[in-house]
Amino acid sequence: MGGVRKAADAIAARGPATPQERWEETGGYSPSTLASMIAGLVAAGDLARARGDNARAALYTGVADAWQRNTENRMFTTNGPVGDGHYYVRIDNDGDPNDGSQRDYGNCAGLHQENSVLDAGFLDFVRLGVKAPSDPYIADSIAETDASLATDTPSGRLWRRYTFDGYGEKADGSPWGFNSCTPKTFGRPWPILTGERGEYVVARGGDGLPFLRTMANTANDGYMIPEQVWDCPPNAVSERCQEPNLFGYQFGKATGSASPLAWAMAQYIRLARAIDAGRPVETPAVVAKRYAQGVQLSVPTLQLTAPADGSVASQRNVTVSGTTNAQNVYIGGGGQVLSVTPQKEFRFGGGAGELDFGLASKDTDTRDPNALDVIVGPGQTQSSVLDWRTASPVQLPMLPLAP
Ligand SMILES: [Ca+2]
Ligand SMILES: [Ca+2]
Repeated sequence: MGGVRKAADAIAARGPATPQERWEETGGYSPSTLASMIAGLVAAGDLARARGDNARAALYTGVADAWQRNTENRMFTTNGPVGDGHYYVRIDNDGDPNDGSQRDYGNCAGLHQENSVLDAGFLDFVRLGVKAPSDPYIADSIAETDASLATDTPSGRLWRRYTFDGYGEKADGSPWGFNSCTPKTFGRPWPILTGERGEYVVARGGDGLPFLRTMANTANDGYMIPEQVWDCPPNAVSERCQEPNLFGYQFGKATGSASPLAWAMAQYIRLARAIDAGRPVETPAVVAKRYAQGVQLSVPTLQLTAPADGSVASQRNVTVSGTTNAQNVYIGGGGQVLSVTPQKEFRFGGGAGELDFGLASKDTDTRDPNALDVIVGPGQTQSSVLDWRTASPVQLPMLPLAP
């Protein structure tokens, strides 16, 4: 549990952006990485609760919930250039996918607007139980993902990693190389992504078998499934295809990439198991139970005013301040989790009661515990005691508060 705690503490402190997403190329707000982070925190919270550490459980699940509620704000663009403009992007720099931000995607891909670069990694929200299989934002991202990344081959339908991917062979089949962009290199489709799509289809109650067959079709004579598949039809001549290619690559079969890719072999087994089970076997039950009904959990309000979001403390003592309507606030730091009961805001004169030493509050009016009441003597009313027209300035009767 010590290792889980350290990992969960690190995720809670460092997220929701990541310094490096799953293609090990770049950082920011990444749907697939965030899916793992949310699922990991919920699972860690469940383990903490089972061990009686309710403060840590509340911290982990609270952070996970907040991230889960905001995936659309941070990574679902509504002004993209593909299709209807509404879809999850590959990655965003600052959690605003509509602000026109750009980045250089490396591997000869060049500089592009972030909302023009798609990646099917958002399917991990469903696979890991973070979103319901019927989630409308995920469904709304499928058409644009296919338009940007899918390609049909003799093996079946395959997907590239992301728009403008440059990690793969040159047009004539000669290999990718570091900083070798003249001529350009092109990322080719990955069979593993056919498996991930198959799991999504199974999660929605569909038939995963065609996806499994496509993966098998990409294998070589030794049944090894490659990292990437050659996507150029015979005699094709285009920016990315110069057929016949120099290396004898066949349309729909392995490129010079790793074959087998262990990850792709594992994905093949995962999809086969999902088809057998009628649901993805990789979905953590505790995460799906929390989120996959598609119902938003109701949560207290919380506004932090200090320390600044994303800031790093330079002193041993840190003051955390803000406002909330929650009963408790959990604050994690330095390997500790504190449970704090927020101070209440009091209002003046919420109601008037009579002095009663028999009550802990000494006030017979208990309707509003957050009100500072004017406690009046027997037979008096608040309105008469506070009537400034009777005597100005108002003089409150001085009642002793101890018998
Ligand atoms: Ca942005
Ligand atoms: Ca759409």
